[in-house]
Amino acid sequence: MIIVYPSHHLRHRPPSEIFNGVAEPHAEVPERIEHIRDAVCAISGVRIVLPKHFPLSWIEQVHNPNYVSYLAEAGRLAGNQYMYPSVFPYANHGGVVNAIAKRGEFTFDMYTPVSSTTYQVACGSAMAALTAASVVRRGERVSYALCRPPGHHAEVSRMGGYCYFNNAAVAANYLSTRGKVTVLDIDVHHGNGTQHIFYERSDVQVINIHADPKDKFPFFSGGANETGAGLGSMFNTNYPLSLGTADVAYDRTLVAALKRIREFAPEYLVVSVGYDAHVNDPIGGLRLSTPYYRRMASRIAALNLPTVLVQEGGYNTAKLGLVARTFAEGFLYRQNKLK
Ligand code: Q9C
Ligand code: ZN
Repeated sequence: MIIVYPSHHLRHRPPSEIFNGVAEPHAEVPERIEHIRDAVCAISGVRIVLPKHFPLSWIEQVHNPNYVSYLAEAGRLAGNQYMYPSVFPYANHGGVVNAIAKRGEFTFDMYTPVSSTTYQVACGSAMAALTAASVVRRGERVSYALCRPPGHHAEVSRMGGYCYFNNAAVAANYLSTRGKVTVLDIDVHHGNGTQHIFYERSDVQVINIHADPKDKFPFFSGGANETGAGLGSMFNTNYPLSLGTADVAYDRTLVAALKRIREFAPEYLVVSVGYDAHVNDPIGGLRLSTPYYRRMASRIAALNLPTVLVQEGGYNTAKLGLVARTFAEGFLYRQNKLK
């Protein structure tokens, strides 16, 4: 397994997220990825590499170029500060100029601030996903991009949920030039961004298993009735789960999701891997055990597809290393048996 580690992530340290009007310590901390890296690098046979550089057009194929250049420019306005929005777009206005208005133009929450390093670290995270995708395109069976910041909440023109560029979508779109791709999202939160980006496409299937958005972020999408539109009709599937769902019920859902993937018969699989459905996650609300992450990975590996693992959430910093190692080992063990 090739691990791709975007070292620039260390420069991304937002101090707080504004929750319900109050600044709280930010949950998406650098130690998350440091612990995951240490733990997965202890697995025998893995190799760690830095991201390679790819043309910006791979990001601009899934994100609006105006959004990409806002992020690049916003850094210069921010200086040493992290900027937060105050007002969100409520009408189709063809281009605001006021600084406060600008801060809200391309975002949907107050959890995802922008600083002078954001563009660079977000590019590094997307390049890690592209690097992981490129090694799989060249014939590796599995790679793992330790993306930070995460990506699956980022839509075509909007950041949110700690996400700036949608790393998994960038990787999936890159692989889609060689054949059909499935994105399977097992982060506890609905991957609204990935759904949004591929909603009208039939060459990228998107499957999401998550805590029911009636109770959890991102609230406004993730229902089972969202199945795609236009050409993409029936190529999007959501499996919302009740709060408290544990291993057995989750596993039944995963089996159903994997059946749908087999029916679609993709050439490549991209997995948005969040560890925030774990029972000890401070914000997730589901109750998966550590051993279940081995079983989950084993079932996904049994699809026997060239696979890019892309890191998303998971906020119990002390537990993340063990859960990530359990997941990666489960994947590799099953894959070796298939050889
Ligand atoms: N103060 C990802 O897992 N809700 N994003 C925070 C707690 C935001 C999660 C509320 C959750 C965003 C990639
Ligand atoms: Zn999450």
